[in-house]
Amino acid sequence: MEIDGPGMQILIAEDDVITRRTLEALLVKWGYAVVMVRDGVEAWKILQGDAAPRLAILDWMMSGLDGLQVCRQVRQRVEAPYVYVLLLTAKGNQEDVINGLEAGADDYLTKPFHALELKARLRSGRRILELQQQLIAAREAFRLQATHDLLTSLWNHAAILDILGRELERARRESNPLGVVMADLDHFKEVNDTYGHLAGDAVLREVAKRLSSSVRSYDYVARYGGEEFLIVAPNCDPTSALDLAQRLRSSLDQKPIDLPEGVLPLTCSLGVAVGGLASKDNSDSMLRAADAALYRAKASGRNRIELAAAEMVMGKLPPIPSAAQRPAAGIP
Ligand code: GH3
Ligand code: MG
Repeated sequence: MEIDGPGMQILIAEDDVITRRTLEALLVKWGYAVVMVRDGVEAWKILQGDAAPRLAILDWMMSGLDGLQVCRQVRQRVEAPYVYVLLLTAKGNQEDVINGLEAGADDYLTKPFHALELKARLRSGRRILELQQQLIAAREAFRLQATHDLLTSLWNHAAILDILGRELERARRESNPLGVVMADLDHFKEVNDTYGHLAGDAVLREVAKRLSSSVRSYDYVARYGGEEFLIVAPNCDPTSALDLAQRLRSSLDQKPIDLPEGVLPLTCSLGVAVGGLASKDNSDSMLRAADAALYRAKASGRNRIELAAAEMVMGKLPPIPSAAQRPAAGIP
């Protein structure tokens, strides 16, 4: 919804035809898009719709629901976007004004109103909405910063631990398996040593993209540490977890990374753990199991996947054929 500039939508709810036409003519002249209704019931219906106007001029006295009642209903909503309400009233005594503002109106204008006063009050309403929009955007940016890694835009360490705890609880409640995959880039230090830290950063960003595009839409990919990534995969049995790890491994192994400095083959080693069904599983034990499996994958040659022993259901993962056939991973 556009708040700023021409084309901003304003709802007018007014049962008097002359006032309605006057308002419409003025608002259109000032560049607003007008949504016009004749009573409070219609106004309430419009305000509940998708992409409803964020600024409403409500006549106080209307049949069905009056402006005050619409205002109260609007304010009772918790999740809906804020609607700025300008109450239009023939009543002008102090008590009425207090009632109107207490019902949740942001401002009021007494009929007959002066056109330029209406224009100025609409502008101040718009300003409030703009400020509110900026606040929401700032809060969203802050939330994103607190939960995401700056370099790769993946979930960060703290956020993925929260996610893992939550998903593990859900997995237990719903008796579903939960997979975690820990992936660590092979010989990544050599990338920095050979091409420099900035190239290393570019590689990490590319790795993040490839890993993210290898998972299902409801899996979570995080940067767990420097060049270590953690994937949390809900509803993922050992076979699916190994498939997932295989896709992650292939996403790096199958295509070297293109850098301005040259083409760089890159691989990773992965440890997989599946838990959630046994009540003894907790985040710590799953992470330790995945980490131990990852350690084994590193020790047995890198660019390979190991399934954590404790959670093994299908027996040890057979060696991945391509890994055995390939030269040791790393910088050529
Ligand atoms: P291994 O196969 O045993 O995992 O070897 P490795 O070289 O990948 O592991 P090691 O722990 O020796 O080195 C990790 C390197 O990752 C060292 C560190 O400088 C680099 N690294 C960690 N975070 C960042 C980062 O944000 N940017 C860059 N460019 N490098 C990073
Ligand atoms: Mg490494």
